[in-house]
Amino acid sequence: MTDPVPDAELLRERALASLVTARDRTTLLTSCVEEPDLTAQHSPLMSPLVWDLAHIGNQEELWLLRRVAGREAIRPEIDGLYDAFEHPRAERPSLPLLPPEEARRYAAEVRGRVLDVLEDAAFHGTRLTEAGFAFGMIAQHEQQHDETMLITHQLRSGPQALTAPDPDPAPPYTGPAEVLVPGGPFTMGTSTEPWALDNERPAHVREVAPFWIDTTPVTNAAYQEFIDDGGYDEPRWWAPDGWDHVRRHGIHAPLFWRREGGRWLRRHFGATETVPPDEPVLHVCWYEADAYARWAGRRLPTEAEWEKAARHDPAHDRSARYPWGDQDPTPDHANLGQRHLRPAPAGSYEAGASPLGVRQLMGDVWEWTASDFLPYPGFTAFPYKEYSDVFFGPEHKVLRGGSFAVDPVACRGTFRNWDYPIRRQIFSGFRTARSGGA
Ligand code: AVJ
Ligand code: FE
Repeated sequence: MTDPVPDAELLRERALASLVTARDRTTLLTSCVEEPDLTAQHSPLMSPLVWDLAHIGNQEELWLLRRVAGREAIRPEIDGLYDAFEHPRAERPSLPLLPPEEARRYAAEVRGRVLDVLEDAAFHGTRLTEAGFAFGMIAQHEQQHDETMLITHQLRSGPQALTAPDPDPAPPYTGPAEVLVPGGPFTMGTSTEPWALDNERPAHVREVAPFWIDTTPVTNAAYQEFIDDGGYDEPRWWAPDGWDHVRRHGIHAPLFWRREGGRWLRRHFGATETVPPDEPVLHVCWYEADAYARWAGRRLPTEAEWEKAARHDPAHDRSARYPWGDQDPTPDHANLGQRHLRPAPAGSYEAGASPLGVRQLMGDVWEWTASDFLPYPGFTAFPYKEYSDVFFGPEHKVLRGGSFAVDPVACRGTFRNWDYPIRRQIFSGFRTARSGGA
């Protein structure tokens, strides 16, 4: 059941390409608005964009220049400002942050030196440089902040600053609404994916009972039925904490939605549009996903069920890297990498379907699962406790599969994201499941 491990030269090329792709994205996200929009805080949930920019550079300096290459610090005095644990997001606008031009120059200077280091870094030896792990980790880190910055753009008021072509129109999906995933063991997590982060490791066997899972994410049209049926006013659909939360905050629709003249409109990257009925629902919290599922007579899939649906190939009884197999994602497989600024209609990406026919498991929308964020058996924190270890516990729920805003380098069948169950500024949706007969 071992996957082929790519060779060092290929990984070096991949590391370089991933760093370049990430920086192009960062540059776009931090150059499409004027300076005041870079230093402003658009939501207390988010950092000013200029904080993300310098934090990206600072993490790259810490890990690749200081730790891997053993170089002297460029600007040790700013480390504290850009340490996510020293300053919560709401505090960051009042810090003496590097102004935009200086933040850009700093990140560019770090990157220039990193490219020299990459040239002659040994891609084996210590665990940190093995298979270029530190470079892959930093490319993923930058892309994760590029998604965070895109969320900030969505929260920003004012005219549209970003545009992208819409996904290609796909023929309407006419397949089954759900598929039966047979019960039995499968391999969850990975010990061979070179750039998998600590929380995805190690590979281990999980027993999963038979279950049915939706072939596509839940759409806006389906979600509107829940709203129209009074779903937000009916406590029996809601987890008790979720009910308290929606009551206290007057929540009665996904974030960014508003009703006008009997229609649902939403604000989407500075534009107002009619909520597209066939797109996966976006900007719902875990409590909303959980309530919808109960209303529909179903439940959220557990994380293990989600991963089995996404990776298990019943014909060969093995777990693949992606639903479609081991091949890296192409634009035909999934809506990833901010190529589009919205999810594609439910049922798109036939080429990205799993062996059982489940679609859009990768890309489009992050999918809430029923599960708490917990370590796998045999977990060891690497390379630092603050990536995953400090977040394990029942207060965070796991999201899987990535969104249109995630780059392929930070998304795979084993990738785990997490957040508080009240969060919905993230690009989150869901699909539902139910337990199957024997
Ligand atoms: C994995 C998305 C929850 O943004 O808090 C970025 C990723 N970790 N910098 C986050 C992360 C450190 C993390 N999430
Ligand atoms: Fe970070």
